[in-house]
Amino acid sequence: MATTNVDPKLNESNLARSDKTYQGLTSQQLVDAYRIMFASRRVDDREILLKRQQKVFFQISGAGHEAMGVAAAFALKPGYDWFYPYYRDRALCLALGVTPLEMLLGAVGAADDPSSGGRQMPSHWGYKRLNVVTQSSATGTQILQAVGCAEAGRYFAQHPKAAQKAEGDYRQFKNVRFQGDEITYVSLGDGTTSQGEFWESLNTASNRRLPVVFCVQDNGYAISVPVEVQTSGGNISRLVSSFPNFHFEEIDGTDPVVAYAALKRAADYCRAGHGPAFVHGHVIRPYSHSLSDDERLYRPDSERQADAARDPVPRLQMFLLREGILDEKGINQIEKEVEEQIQADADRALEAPVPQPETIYNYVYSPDLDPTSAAFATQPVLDAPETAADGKRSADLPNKASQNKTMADLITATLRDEMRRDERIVIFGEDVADCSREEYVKAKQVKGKGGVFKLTGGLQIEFGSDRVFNSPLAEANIVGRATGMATRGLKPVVEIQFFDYIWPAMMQLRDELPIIRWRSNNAFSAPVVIRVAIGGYLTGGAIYHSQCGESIFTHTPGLRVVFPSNALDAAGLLRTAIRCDDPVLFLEHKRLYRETYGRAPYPGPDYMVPFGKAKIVQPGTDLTVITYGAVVPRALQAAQKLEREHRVSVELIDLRCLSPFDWDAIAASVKKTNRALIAYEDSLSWGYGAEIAARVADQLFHHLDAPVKRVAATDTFVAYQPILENAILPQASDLFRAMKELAEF
Ligand SMILES: Cc1ncc(C[n+]2csc(CCOP(=O)(O)OP(=O)(O)O)c2C)c(N)n1
Ligand SMILES: [Mg+2]
Repeated sequence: MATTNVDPKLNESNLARSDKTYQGLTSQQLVDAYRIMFASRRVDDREILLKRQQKVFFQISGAGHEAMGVAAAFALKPGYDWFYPYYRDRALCLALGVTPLEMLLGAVGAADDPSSGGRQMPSHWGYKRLNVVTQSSATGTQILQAVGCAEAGRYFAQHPKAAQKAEGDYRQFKNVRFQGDEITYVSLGDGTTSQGEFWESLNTASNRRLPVVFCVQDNGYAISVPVEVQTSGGNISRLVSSFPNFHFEEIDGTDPVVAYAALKRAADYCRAGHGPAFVHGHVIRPYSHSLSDDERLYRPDSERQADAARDPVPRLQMFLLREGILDEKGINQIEKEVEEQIQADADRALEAPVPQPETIYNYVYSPDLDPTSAAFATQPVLDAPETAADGKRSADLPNKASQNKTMADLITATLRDEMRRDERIVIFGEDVADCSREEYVKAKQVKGKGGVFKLTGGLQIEFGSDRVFNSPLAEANIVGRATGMATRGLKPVVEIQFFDYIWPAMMQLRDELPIIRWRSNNAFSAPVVIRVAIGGYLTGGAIYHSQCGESIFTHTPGLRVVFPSNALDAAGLLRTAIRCDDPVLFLEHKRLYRETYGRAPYPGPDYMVPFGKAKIVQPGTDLTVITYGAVVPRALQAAQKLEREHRVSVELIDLRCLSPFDWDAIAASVKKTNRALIAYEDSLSWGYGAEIAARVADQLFHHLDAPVKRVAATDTFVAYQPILENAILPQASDLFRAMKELAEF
C-alpha cells in the first residue's frame, strides 16, 4: 500500500531566510520538527475519536513526549542505528519515517499493519525497514534486548565473516546488517526504571561500554503512581549517576532544541565508542495514561494546568513564531496539510482489509525451516574422528574412551563442533567461561572451569573470550541479551545454570523470546538456544537443585522444548536446536550427564535428530509407557523386571522432544497395546503427563482397555534427605507397580 510520509517539503516560502541554527538545528529542521510533532498529536487525537466510535479498540498516546522523540530521531540515523522504542514514541517513529497511515493501520488492526498484522495493540512499534524492533506491552523487557542488540553490532564488526549467509541452517534466513558504529536507542518511562531488568541493563551496558542511548521519558507518573513513590528521592538521574563509562544528561524534555542538543551529545559519545549514554527528559502526559485511565481521579487541576503550560507542541509553535521562522500563515498551512493527510489516512485505514482468522497459526514458528523435517535426520558416523580442543583425535585417546562418551561429553563435543562451523554462535551464562581473567589461563597458572558441570570446558580457550564469556549472576540478563543478539542474527547458545533459577528470566521467556516472531507477523525472530541443567535424583539436591517444571514451557507457544535421556540423542537434538530457526529450551538432566546408561561413541560433526520424533526404547505388546528424561532408565529397569517376572511386554517410548511431541508414535503404540502409562519426574498434578493423558483419553478412547495412568513425583518439593527424596521422586519400584497394575486391569 502506498503511504505518505509526514513530508517536510512545504513552507519554504514562509521560512525566514536565515542561516541561524539552534544547537545545530536549522530553521528548516525546526519546521520539520513542528510538522512531525503536530502530526503525532493529531494521530493520537484521531485514534481517540475512532476509539470513541468503536472503530479502534485501544488507544495510548505519545502526547507530551513528542519533543524527545523528534529530537532522538534527528540525533540518530534512521535505518542505520537500531531502535527499541516504547509506546509513547509515536513522534520518534514518525520522524524516523513511519507514516501516519501505517500507524492507523495498526490502530484498526489491519492485515497490512506493518508492526504486527493486527496482532498487537496500537503503539507497539516494529518496523523492519527502519531497524525499529518489535515491542511488547511488558514494561522494561526491551532494555536488556537493546543491550544484546548493541553487543551483536559490536560482535559483527569484530567478526565480519560471521555475517555471511550459509546454506542449510537458520543463517540462510537470517540476514545480518551491521555498520560498525551503529547505536542502539532504547526508551522507557519513569515507572519502568523500577524494574530490575532496567538496572541489569545499565550494569551490562556500563561494564561493556556498549553504544546504547537510554532515553528515560519522565512524565512523573506510572499510570497513577507518582515518581517519588517509584524512585527513591524522586529522581532517577541521581540514582544512576555513579555507573561508570556513561554520559549523562538530565533535561527539560518538552523543549526540542534542548532535547536535540542532549541527544546529539549522547549519540556522539556512543558513536565514538566511549560507552553508553543516559538521557533523562522531564516531559508531560496531558492525555491520562491511556484511554482507559482518567487522571482527574488522582491529579488535581492545578497540577494538570502546570503541565499544560509546558506542552511541547504549542511551545515549539511559539518558538517558531518568536524566532520569525514561521508566521501564523505558515503554521496554519502546516496544520491544515497534516489534518487533511491524517483524515485521508484514517479513511484509508478504515477501508483496509482485516486479517483472516485462518492466519492465526502463521509464524508461531519459522515458516522457512522445519526442525521436524527429514533435513534434520542424519545418521551418526560412529567411526568419525573427534578433534578435542587440544588437537588430539579421539582415536588417540586412551582406554577406548572414545567408545563410551557420556551425555556431558557429547554435549561439549556438539558445542565445539558447531562453534567451529558457525562463527555466529556465542556462549554465555554463569560460570560458563574457562576463566574470565584470561591471563591466568594464558600463563598456564590455572586450567579453567567451564561451567559448574564443566560442559563448556575448553571452549573459551579455543574460541576466545568474545565468543564464550561469563554473564553477571542474573538470569533475565542472560535471556534478554540473548534475545536482542539473536534478533540481529547471532546464535546465542546460553546456559541457565540450574532450572530452579530460571524464574528471574521468566518474563523474557514467556512474554518475549517465543512471541517475537508471531507478534511481529514474521518481521523479527530470535532463535536462541537455552541450555538448562534440570532435574533431581541427585541424593542431596534438595528443593533448589532438583526441580523439573517443563510443562510451564511446553505451555508456551513458539518455544521448542527438548529433553534428551541419553548421550546420542543429546548430541543430535542439540545440533538441531542450534541449526534451527526457532527458540529452543534444551533441558539437560544433571543426573544423566555422566550416567553409565545411554553412553555412546562420538557420532560425528553433523549428526542430527529431528524434533518431535520419539524413540522406541524397547518394543512391546501389552502396554505402552510414555516417558522422557531420567525416568527413561528407571522405566526400562521396571519394564525388564516385569517381563522377567510376569511375562508382560512393555513398549517403552522416550519422547526426547516435548514440544513438539510425537503423537503419531504414541497413537500407534496405544492402538497396539490398548494400555497407556505416562511417567514423568515432575510433580503429578498439572504436569506434562496430564496433557498426554488427556489426548490419549480424548483421541484413543475406543482403543483403550484400561484407564490412562500416570506415575510422577508427589505434589511436594524435592527434599534433601535421601529417604525423603526417594519417597518423593518416581522410582523404578513405583513404575514397576503401576505397570503391573495396568497390565492386570
Ligand atoms: C511488567 C508490566 N507491569 C505492569 C504493566 C501495566 N502498565 C502498563 S504501562 C504502566 C506504567 C508505565 O509507567 P512509565 O514507565 O512511567 O511510562 P509512562 O506510561 O508513564 O510513559 C503499567 C503499570 C505492564 N505493561 N508491564
Ligand atoms: Mg511515566
